[in-house]
Amino acid sequence: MSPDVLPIAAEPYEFPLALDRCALLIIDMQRDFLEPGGFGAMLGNDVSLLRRTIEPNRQLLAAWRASGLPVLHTREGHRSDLADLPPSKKERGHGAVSIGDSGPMGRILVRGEPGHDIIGELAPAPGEPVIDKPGKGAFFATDLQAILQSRGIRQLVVTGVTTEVCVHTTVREANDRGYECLVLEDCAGSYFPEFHAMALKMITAQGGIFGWVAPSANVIAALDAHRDAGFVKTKVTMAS
Ligand code: TIU
Repeated sequence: MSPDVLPIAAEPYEFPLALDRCALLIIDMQRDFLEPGGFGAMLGNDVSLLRRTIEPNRQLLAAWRASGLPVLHTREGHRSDLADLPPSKKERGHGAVSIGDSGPMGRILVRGEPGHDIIGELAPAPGEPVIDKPGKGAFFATDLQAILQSRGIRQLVVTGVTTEVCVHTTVREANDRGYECLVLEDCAGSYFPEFHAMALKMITAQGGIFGWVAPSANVIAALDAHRDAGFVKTKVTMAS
């Protein structure tokens, strides 16, 4: 294996992390999903279940950035005029409040509102693209693919929330477009632990039908060792 391809122990088999064509894609680590009063809570969920993912993501992000590798963030949300909000999504759940209504963190799942922001612990750094997406998948109605193509990125290390909704949809979309996806189990989370476990199993079943799964420690250890051996990628600045 070439020195800039790091073998990562993973399910269903080793993931060959190619440092010249990989990116970290952090999905929807927004206040609206992780804090009380947002979209997740509005759907009846206990948001505290997702908060265990914050520290592993923070540590992974630190190691990834230290290696000079590209990071992209996504946010789920809608235009303030809600012109990109399908009526079916607005009405789903028949809740007392819905997307676009006012809550304690501003209008729910609306761009520019405090709840739509990425949590402070994982705030994007200058040059890290933030992909605003109206759907669950990060490829639908966004410029994600154009950005990945222009950077020559072919592999995605995927983290974020929720495992079976936006993470899974994005991994499926990426897989169909030819990207190799490694999902980090401790950096992804769900309001439903059983869905989290099953969603990860679905990714690795059938010889990795959608991709690979590993603990973040495997990636962090590989990056740390590689940096200790003198590697830091020459930083490519990405306009946000
Ligand atoms: N409800 C739920 O589990 N998730 C979402 O609505 N969006 C994301 O997963 N980001």
